[in-house]
Amino acid sequence: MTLRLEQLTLREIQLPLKEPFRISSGIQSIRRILLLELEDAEGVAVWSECVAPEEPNYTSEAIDTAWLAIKNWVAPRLLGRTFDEPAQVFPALELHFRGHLMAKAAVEMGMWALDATRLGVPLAARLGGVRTCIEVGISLGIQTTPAALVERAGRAALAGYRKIKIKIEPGSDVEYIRAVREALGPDAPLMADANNAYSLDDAARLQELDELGLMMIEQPLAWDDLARHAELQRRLKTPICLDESITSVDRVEDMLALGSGRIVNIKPGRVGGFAASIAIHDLCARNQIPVWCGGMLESGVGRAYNVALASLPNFVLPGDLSPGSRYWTEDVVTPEWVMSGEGQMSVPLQEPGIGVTVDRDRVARLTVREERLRRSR
Ligand code: OSB
Ligand code: MG
Repeated sequence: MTLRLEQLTLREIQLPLKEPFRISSGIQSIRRILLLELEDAEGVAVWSECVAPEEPNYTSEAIDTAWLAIKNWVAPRLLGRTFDEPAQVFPALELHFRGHLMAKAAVEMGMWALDATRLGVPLAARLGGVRTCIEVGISLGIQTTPAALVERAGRAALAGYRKIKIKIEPGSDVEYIRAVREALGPDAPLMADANNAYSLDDAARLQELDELGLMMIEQPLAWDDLARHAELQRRLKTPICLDESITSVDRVEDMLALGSGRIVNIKPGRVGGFAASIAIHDLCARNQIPVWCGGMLESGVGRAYNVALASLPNFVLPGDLSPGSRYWTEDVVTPEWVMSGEGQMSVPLQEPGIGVTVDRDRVARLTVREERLRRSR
């Protein structure tokens, strides 16, 4: 069965976060989210989400650049073109078209969901998933005091989260993590994420974290660095996990060759979609590198894609896949994503496609701009 995109609708919605989320490179209070609706000629329709944030403080992309890239370059390459399978979409988007990976991913992933829906299979099954439920972690933003962090980490542990990730930056690091370690005990599954807040000059500071039994330290150095991470990894016992620096399969090969890290956070939006995510997953599996699925404060639409990906076999560590209620008073999908008291989330395997339904009325109320694209010829 072939695959052909007939119409693409872009909508920006604005969803207020329950609590502002602060990382070392910026803060978000209201999440501006780009939702896409893909339709084929037979009227099969699926929703997808572009994870680009408001500001280019994570990678170089932002919601406004992604909107432009989808409209000017991604959509014209795909609308009206026939593909034998969704794995052909990413190569078509990469030809003479540099970067804009989040923009590409939003549409590429939608094409996988469109294909799964047309075939009548769940998205997770279409990707090669093997799990019926996945383990969930939480990502805690930088707090103003160690006590405030301890309170939030304590609540997360009680709720059953299998991994507690703590955002750090110079001045809010060792003291903060130590307070949580002392409060939650030696077995609590803790990790830190610096979002590029350090340089090699801070190696001694980061070595202090070595004594706190962290599962890993995520992206301590520059967003596009591999060489300095390799130098730092030689000085740390704790595994380095790369996030921002892994933008393609080639970057994982470089990481392996250089020794820049021992764990990979896969965010499909960051690497250009599912074809690249699966290739990275497979390469890591062959090299005994554990992977987990990261998050970008997605709505319930984006969550569906991440959960499907996290059902692949080498996603052996809990992902940043919190339930909707961790972020929003009300999500845009039904059923909402929920987590069990044991920190697990079910992979929807009962129906074709992404497994949740978008609440159109709610999306309409939250929409601040909308644009419909069809083939121009
Ligand atoms: O580095 O993983 C990150 C959110 C925005 C930008 C970068 C990151 C994050 C998170 C959020 O950690 C994880 C989540 O979606 O819950
Ligand atoms: Mg990260």
